[in-house]
Amino acid sequence: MPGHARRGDIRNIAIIAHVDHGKTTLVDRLLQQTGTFRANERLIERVMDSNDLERERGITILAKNTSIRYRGVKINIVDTPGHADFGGEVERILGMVDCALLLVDAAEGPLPQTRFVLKKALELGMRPIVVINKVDRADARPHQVLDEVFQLMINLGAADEQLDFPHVYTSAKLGYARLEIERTDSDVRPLLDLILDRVPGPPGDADAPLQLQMATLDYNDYVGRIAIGRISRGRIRLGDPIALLKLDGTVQTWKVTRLETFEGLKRVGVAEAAAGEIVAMAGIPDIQIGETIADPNAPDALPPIRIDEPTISMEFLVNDSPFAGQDGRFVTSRHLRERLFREARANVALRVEETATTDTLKVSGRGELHLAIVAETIRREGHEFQLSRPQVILRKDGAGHLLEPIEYLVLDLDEAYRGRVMEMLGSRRAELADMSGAGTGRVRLEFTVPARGLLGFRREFLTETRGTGIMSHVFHEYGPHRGDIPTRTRGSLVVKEPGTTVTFALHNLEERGTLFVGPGVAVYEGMIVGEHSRDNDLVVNPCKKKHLTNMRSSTSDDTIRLTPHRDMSLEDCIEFLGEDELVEVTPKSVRLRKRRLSAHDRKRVERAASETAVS
Ligand SMILES: Nc1nc2c(ncn2[C@@H]2O[C@H](COP(=O)(O)OP(=O)(O)OP(=O)(O)O)[C@@H](O)[C@H]2O)c(=O)[nH]1
Ligand SMILES: [Mg+2]
Repeated sequence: MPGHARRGDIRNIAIIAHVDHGKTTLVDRLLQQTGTFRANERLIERVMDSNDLERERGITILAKNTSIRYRGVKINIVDTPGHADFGGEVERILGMVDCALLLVDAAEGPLPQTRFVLKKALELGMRPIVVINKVDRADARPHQVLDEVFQLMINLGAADEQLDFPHVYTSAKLGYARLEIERTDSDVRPLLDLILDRVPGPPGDADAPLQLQMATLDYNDYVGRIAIGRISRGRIRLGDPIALLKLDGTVQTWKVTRLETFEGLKRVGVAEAAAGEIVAMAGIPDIQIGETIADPNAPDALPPIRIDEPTISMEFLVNDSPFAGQDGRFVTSRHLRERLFREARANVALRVEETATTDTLKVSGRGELHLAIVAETIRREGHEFQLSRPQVILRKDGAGHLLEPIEYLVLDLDEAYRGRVMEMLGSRRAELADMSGAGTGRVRLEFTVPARGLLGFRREFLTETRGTGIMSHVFHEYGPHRGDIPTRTRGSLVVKEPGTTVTFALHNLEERGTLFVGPGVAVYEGMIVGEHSRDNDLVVNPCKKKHLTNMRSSTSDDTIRLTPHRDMSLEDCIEFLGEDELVEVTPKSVRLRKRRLSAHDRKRVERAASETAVS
């Protein structure tokens, strides 16, 4: 039957896992050991993590394609991010592949994102290959972890043939794969053989009319927008007319001006490609993820790619601080709007909406990191803007009950901190779902917890566990609203008047709270320079110089030793934000501020609010 023909010369796989379980490192080894790096090429670690933010943070943010050749077969590989906030990346690319390698850390075992990505793969009917990685770790427990994966599959309702999954033990770090843990293979060939044997070749009839769905967008200054997807049937030729079936139901006709396939880390031009192959195309402006390219004589659209909804939103505002326009190249609301809407087209889990105010856009995503990375990316391109405190997106069920996003949280920590951490989570309305490891010194605690309750939790958790705790969480479900959660328990230290900070004044403020700035920093009225040790805001003057006297003082500026201030990254600032505060982001600085800069205005608003409350 033509529709069921499978290609023998290609395999399409994705590598999926919880964050840091070793996906990108495994891709390095596959590329190296199949000769994709030439001998004279310098070996770059985690070579697929190619953008600046990925290299700085050591995490994968965007899913990316590469390919290797092994025993005459081309294996297209998609490396995916493991952090829960980028789950949308995994969802959008799974349709391009026929099998997922589910990687699981041999010591950590399955974690929240393992569950999420496995669920998505199972729903598509895939039979994953389970790769127990990091077996070189001293604390590896490969057999137990394999059992845990099996149990997880059962819990997720895997079909019998999915439960009959092949598995392999690997050390991506040391570059080997072994079918049995006792074996001594010293390269990744056992994994490659397993891929050829167990991954089905891509289906699709090359002689049927063309059909392919866009799964990824890329952009290049020379050729413009590049669309990437897998041909599900037919063939595509350079220069042929094609129909673009838009998501809104309209049809456009275009010509493909550039057609490429993935070869190792490069893309190479080809004149033609057939069903089963993953291709990159240029020449189709405005094409979007999920749209179908088809034969103009058989314009059949594929069903849209389904992506989980965003759970958290934040305002992006034009920068109107007194320092606006000092660093950025793009500062107007038109710039911001244009850039954010462009981002939403490639970043499928992101949603951008207009608000009642032209200077404010509402941006929704899958978590604080998802939104912070968007902010960080466009900031580096020269944009200036401000961000508001993140808010979870609430919904109502059929009966009108309020629902809120609930996260599944997994914590690994020393037993000594258990009591205190349970207490912290109790006040955040978390419910214990599971606990293991009691009596071993280190415990794993699992909770369901409102996403609201996790805003700002990471810092407290790390402080409480002296940096030794490990936490991860993933969206679980929309569940009944669990009631009030006390928000920030500390106020801000707010600047009284513009100036430049001086050591003398900062020193005097140290007893009032934790400072975010050192001396010599330009500040404006209403800017936040620290966290107050109490729950209210305190207006302070960090620029006030010591009165000059003609006595030589023993506390002149250069003898004062300031406690090092707390350096606030963009994510720290977002976590810190109160309801009436903003973070100002420019290419060079990140500053916290009150929405209303003048203390007088804030008082007036506060008074008006309390009056309405009384009446
Ligand atoms: N001991 C050991 N460490 C490993 C192994 N594989 C990867 N690592 C280390 O684990 C860390 C994370 O590796 P990555 O390859 O970036 O993990 P990832 O799954 O791609 O991470 P994300 O893409 O951010 O989800 C790095 O420090 C690697 O060196 C392994 O087999 N053994
Ligand atoms: Mg990675």
